[in-house]
Amino acid sequence: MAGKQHVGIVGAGPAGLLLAHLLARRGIGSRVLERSSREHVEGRIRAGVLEQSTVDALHAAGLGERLAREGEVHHGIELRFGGSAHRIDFEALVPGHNITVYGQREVVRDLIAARLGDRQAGPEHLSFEVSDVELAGLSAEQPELSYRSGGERRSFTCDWVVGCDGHHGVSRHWFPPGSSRLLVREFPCAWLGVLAQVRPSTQELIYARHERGFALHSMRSPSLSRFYLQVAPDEDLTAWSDERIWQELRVRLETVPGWRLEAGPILERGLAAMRSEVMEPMRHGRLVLAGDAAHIVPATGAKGLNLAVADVLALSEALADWYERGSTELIDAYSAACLRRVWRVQQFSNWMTRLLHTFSSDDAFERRLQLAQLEQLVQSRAAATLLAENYVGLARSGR
Ligand code: FAS
Ligand code: PHB
Repeated sequence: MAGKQHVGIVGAGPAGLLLAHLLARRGIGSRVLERSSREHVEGRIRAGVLEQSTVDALHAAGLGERLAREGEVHHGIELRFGGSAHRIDFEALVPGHNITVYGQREVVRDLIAARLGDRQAGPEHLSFEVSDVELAGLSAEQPELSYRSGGERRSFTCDWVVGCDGHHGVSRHWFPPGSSRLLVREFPCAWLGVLAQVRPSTQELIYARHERGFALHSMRSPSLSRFYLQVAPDEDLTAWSDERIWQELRVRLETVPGWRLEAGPILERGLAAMRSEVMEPMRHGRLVLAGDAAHIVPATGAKGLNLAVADVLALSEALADWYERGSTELIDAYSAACLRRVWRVQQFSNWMTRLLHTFSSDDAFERRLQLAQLEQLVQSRAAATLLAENYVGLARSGR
């Protein structure tokens, strides 16, 4: 069924769903095309930490009710290395700034509930389980998105196409040859992520640097803990029994006197690559990218989801300005403005990854440098402030 839409959005992750929601609040229609089922999208376990600016944006968009009830505000994190624990105190270093622990899965569930509850939205504004999404007429002023759904090929034209289809999406491949470049940096490791039905053994996140590799103790609720272990990039997940996971977490986390890790049933496990990618520019004509479709960062700095939200906040303003005032000023500035923030976040995430992970390629000299930098971080207020400023999130301007 052909038709005309304002904005065609590919991907119903946090970026695509939030963009559709923000546009709808400005009276701008959109159609979201998602290849996975609603159940799969709502079940994916990913990010866990929201920056203050992300929390503020969700509240401003009318999405903060459950977040306020169930989100946990944290005022610091702990660095653990060399047999001791060191707290990075956000209140002391960046007064009034903090983070909120609230799983990406919950953010997505809140967004889908809001989208499906939107009586103003058209009949097919959010389509799950579509396939073969294709773009035609990119150089025209009315590009056309086509896709398969329910055994039929369907299509619609729109003013703008936004690729929110993540790291493995198709939209970044729609840029004409030579019109963009992909910059990549890969770390020689991956993260084994674990979700366990056990109360957290800590009030705040613990980032542990250990000779055997990095470990992170995060959480999702008073009864759900989230852990990560640095493993080889091609790690065989089947080689990790529950017992082996808990044993390795104990070795890497129980490094300070008297502190013990509580174990429990493991509900989910998975591998995530530790990789940076940036697509430049993030726009070509009427095609725009946002979120992981444009950039991915190593999860060490807890930035992926927050960066996606920052893109979408900027893009929703730019599109609203185009529709409301016919101005191209913000949309023309979108890519450069987002990339300034993206590279600041890339720098922080790469720095934090090198600081806390140990690689077989690291020689003794490199490992001593790492420990010296960690010592400086916990002894110098200036160094700790820089970490805290980046961790709680840059101002919207990205400065
Ligand atoms: P997403 O990848 O979330 O969403 C893209 C959507 O597009 C998906 O629903 C996908 O099904 C859909 N799609 C893809 N191709 C399509 C096509 N051709 N047609 C239609 N739909 C298509 N960040 C953190 O901050 N902390 C973490 O701990 C963390 N862990 C992660 C673990 C994993 C395994 C991964 C992959 C990422 C993790 N991230 C983490 C980063 C993650 O949170 C992203 O930053 C966040 O999901 C970005 O949101 P989106 O840009 O919406 O992309
Ligand atoms: C998480 O809780 O999933 C999480 C927290 C902090 C990180 C990465 C992931 O740096």
